[in-house]
Amino acid sequence: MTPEERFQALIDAEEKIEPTDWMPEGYRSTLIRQIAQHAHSEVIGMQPEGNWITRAPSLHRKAILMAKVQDEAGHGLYLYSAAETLGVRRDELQELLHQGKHKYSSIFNYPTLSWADIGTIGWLVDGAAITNQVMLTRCSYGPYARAMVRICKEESFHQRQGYEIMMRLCEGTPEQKAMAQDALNRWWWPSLMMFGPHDTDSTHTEQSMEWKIKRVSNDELRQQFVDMTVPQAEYLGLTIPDPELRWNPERGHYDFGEIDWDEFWRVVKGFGPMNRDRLAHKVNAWEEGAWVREAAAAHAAKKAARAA
Ligand code: BYC
Repeated sequence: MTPEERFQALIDAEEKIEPTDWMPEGYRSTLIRQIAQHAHSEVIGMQPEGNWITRAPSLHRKAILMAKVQDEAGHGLYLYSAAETLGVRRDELQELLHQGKHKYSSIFNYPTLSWADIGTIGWLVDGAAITNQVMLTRCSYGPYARAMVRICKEESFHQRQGYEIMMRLCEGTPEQKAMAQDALNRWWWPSLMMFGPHDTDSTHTEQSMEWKIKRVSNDELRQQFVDMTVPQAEYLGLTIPDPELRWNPERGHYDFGEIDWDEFWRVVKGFGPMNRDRLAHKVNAWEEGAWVREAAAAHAAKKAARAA
């Protein structure tokens, strides 16, 4: 059997491709791109919520939010490790992000204006992330699929803590409920954009699905998310800001309005409300942390020398 045939046989048999297996260059580069973007999203994604740690309304909420934001850092670390198994170094990936040559999820380029935004991010953004990531636990590349199992469990806690914040706000004063509605109005459409362009405009979906990197298409995942979220909004007594949203009994799904794709591409290309701030903050943190990385490396070298 040639390496190519063995690769295809593993894919066909639903077995995992491991780092030491032969793989087509396109498979490797697609995974590096997607896993690196995913890792960058987790790390940049700490910023919108980190912005509220000092202003959380109670000690209890502060402790929960700190744990969540730390989890996102952990997700970034698992994912950079998974990318490294494909033969890239994480500092190379950081460099590409800092130079604006790598993408991260569009969703993190919107500002968090009120405490209700923290509830909405947990509910919608983590909810969308789980919808997408559950399929990635079945990704054909072993290290990525395994990282996703743990990440999904943590995202599930994140989603519940967000929804619980929304429940408290919605059973609170009229002002609190209005704050929750305002946050939903601002985050609904960007959350739908997280799933990427329509399948017809998606560059990578077809090939990624053949390789079983992606198992479900962008539009199918978006539909799953809408179907799951509408009853949750109804339970809260909130209105989803889409006049075209309605149950379609023939399809057995909700129909919904068209996403503003100009806005999506503007944000992806770096011109969203917060792109510049997010990247500047990230580069600054990397530079200010240089001494920590150097000290850790020197300590590890000293320990290794002693052991030898
Ligand atoms: N934003 O061919 P397509 C989290 C790009 S973080 C920006 O459909 P693909 C959390 C796409 O990269 C979890 N760019 O691509 C953290 C491609 O660009 P290039 C984040 C986007 O890869 C903190 C082009 O558009 N989750 O949960 O087949 C706090 C064409 O798209 C976006 C992940 O990263 C976007 N929204 O499918 C709270 C999941 N969408 O490179 C929560 C892993 C598309 O060709 N990623 N693009 O120039 C994926 O599953 C897939 O990469 C996507 C896109 C479904 C996102």
